[in-house]
Amino acid sequence: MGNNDKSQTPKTPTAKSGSGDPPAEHYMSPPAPLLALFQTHASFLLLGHENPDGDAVGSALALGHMLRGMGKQVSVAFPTPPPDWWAHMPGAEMVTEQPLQAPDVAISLDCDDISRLDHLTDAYLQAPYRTEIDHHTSARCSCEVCYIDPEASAVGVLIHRILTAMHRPLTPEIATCIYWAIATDTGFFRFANTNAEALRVSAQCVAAGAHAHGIARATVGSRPLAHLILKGRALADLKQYLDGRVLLTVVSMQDFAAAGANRTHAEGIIDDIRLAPDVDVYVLFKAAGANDCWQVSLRSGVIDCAELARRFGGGGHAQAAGFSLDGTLADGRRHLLDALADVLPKQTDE
Ligand SMILES: [Mn+2]
Repeated sequence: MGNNDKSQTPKTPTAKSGSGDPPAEHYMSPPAPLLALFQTHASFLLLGHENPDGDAVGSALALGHMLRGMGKQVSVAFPTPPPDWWAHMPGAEMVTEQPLQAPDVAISLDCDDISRLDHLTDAYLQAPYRTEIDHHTSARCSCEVCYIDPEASAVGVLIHRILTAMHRPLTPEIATCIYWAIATDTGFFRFANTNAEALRVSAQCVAAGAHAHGIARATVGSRPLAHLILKGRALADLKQYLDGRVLLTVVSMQDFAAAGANRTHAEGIIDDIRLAPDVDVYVLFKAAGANDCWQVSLRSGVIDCAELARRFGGGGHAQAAGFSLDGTLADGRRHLLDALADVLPKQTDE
């Protein structure tokens, strides 16, 4: 849960339980000091993690639209470029490589550690007011006002709660960005974090103008050829370890070069690997721009991936996490497999 003192925030019932009513949902309300920041200040720099995903981009743009609607100055920046499809999101022009200088408030979104802001970390730290809005179980709050709820399926859900608490309208632009954030972070409503709030907020977004089919087509319904070739190479190289309990593959610099692919083209490969049944842990080693520098993704319904990733200096969610490793592939793989052998529950022989 990190050092999130906002866990004391009272939970808000969103539906009454009773005969015929759905069970009550309870969630952590946005802290009042956060809402006061939005009301009081004039300029905002919104930041997301490196290799931003749909939740990082969608939640930043949704919040950007809300703040612009309140007459505020907004710029949005990421340490590395978002996937190709982000340009279809309303408000894409808010994303800049030259972020606003001297903003009143800097906001880190969907980022469990501000070091993941990479070269933008200084811009974040220099702002007089800072806040972090996140839903990672490994989130570490580094400022006075944080809004971190690991029970939220996506940061997009937290932006919707903020919008509601601020009595701001769910415009078609905001609805589109929030739907995009939730849909991508839940794997289009397939992953374990798909809950009633995610579905209810998504339905409200569709009613407010989000084009569900168009968003699915733009993100998962069409992939660049380079992604398909890269995925083909990764799937062809799948290997089983620890009596088949671990399924692992590698995307090397040679794979990127042969596929004509960049790093964003590796997005989603892990989701195809996890389709294999009867596996406890799915692992992807991805070359991170240089030899002997790896980005490792973990997926599991059996072990706590965030906990394991923390051992290697990373973080994430219980079912999905990642970390970076320096060194040879053989060493990194051996260290990880040793750690997995340690944390995987012992199997009882039938
Ligand atoms: Mn997220």
